[in-house]
Amino acid sequence: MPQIELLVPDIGDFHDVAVIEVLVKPGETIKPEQSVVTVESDKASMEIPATQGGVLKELKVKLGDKLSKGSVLAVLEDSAGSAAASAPTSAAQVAPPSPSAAPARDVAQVTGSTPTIQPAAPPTVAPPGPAAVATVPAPAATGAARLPHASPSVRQFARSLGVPLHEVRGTGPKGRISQQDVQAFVKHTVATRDAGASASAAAATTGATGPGLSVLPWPQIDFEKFGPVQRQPLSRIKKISGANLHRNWVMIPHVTNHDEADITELEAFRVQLNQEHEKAGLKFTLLAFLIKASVLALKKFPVFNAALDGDDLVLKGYFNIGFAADTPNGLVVPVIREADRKGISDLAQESAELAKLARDGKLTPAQMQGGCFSISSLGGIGGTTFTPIINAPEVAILGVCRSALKPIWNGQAFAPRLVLPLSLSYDHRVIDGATAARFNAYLAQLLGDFRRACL
Ligand code: CAO
Repeated sequence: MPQIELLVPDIGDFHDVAVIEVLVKPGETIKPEQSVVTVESDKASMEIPATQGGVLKELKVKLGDKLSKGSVLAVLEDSAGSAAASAPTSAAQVAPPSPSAAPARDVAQVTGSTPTIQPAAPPTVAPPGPAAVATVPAPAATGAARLPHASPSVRQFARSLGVPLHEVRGTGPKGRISQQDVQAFVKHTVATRDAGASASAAAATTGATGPGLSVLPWPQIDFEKFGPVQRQPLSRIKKISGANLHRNWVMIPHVTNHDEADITELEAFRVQLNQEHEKAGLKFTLLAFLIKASVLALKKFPVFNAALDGDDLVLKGYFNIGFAADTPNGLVVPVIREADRKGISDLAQESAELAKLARDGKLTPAQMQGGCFSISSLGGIGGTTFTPIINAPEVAILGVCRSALKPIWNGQAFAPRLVLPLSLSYDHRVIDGATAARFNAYLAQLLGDFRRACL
């Protein structure tokens, strides 16, 4: 079969315009007037159509190449049908057609500050069909109006999905919107809608009806416009924990009760224990005391040692305590099994071992399962209060911030006391505010006088 060169037709004032998209692949059967590449000048972009049909044997252009009228786009193997459909030539080379025969696609964008649209052919001769310019309705035609920066094929793609291009953030050069940007926009919009649908579904299980979660699309910002930026993909842990945190935050009606524990004596005891066991390399951490106190509080208030399962509350007869561990790759929650059967030194040792495994990325899934209640201790870092997010299907989590010396009135005078802030987030569907306040007050009482733990 004869081979022919596919040339760039007359594209008006465009010379040396860069290829920003290649729309066809070798082996593909090209129809006359099918878009082959998108080119872009300073002011606009356009798709260049094939002047001839046939099987694409070889592409002669790649991204970034500069094209002008007559540049070779590809080599086609002519076929009878396509030859008939195109203006036949006896030569191996197809002469550039007249603009009316195969006009370059209209330019559907404005970039920079010049509010002009530079059509490659008068609209009256623009070919109909799917490749015709998908002109997204522009805002009122003022000098400040901007059409989104995207090639016609991306516009068509966005239009076929009903995506408003002006809401999509372009990640290409000069903020150009690519097909991937449109896909990312759709993905995000669907995820946001699903979160709302999940919340609505949860409401439906309880017979409630309501408007669901209807939120605005995520802001699409051209950050580079304001200064240099770096992009880092989220770690695997961050993606997983982020999705879990998002679900828990959206689906659980959180309330956080804040209280304070006077740990002056406990801290003196802990320091003393550490001195006594220094040679043995044993460290008694505050976290271990918090785990012990939490187990006792869970025993006293069983509704905290529970999970919601549909319309049932599952009350657990075991006491597995998770604790948030900060690792270079993100947050993980190892679980200490049967914490009720372990002493403070065992709890300290096991939590230190699990925290190390977490930081080294060596925790097994089993070591993060089966939790009943979680503790998030930021005390080694700082803070006064915070709102920890419940680790579903648990129904509460204890957040602990940094203890501080405070002047506390003892009935006769102000005395310096070491005060530990306790932030208890609870699922209000399961736990009432008064019960949560009692739980937190009981914890504070235990930590204030740990002899009570023996009772
Ligand atoms: N107030 C004051 N000091 C505290 C304290 C508190 N509440 N808690 C711990 N400290 C001190 C410790 O005494 C220790 O000091 P010394 O070395 O002098 O004894 C120092 O802070 C460091 O403690 P640590 O944080 O290493 O150890 P830990 O047992 O207290 O905590 C762990 C271990 C795993 C909980 C911690 O390393 C961690 O990862 N914390 C972050 C948890 C997190 O990211 N939470 C947020 C999750 S979002 O809800």
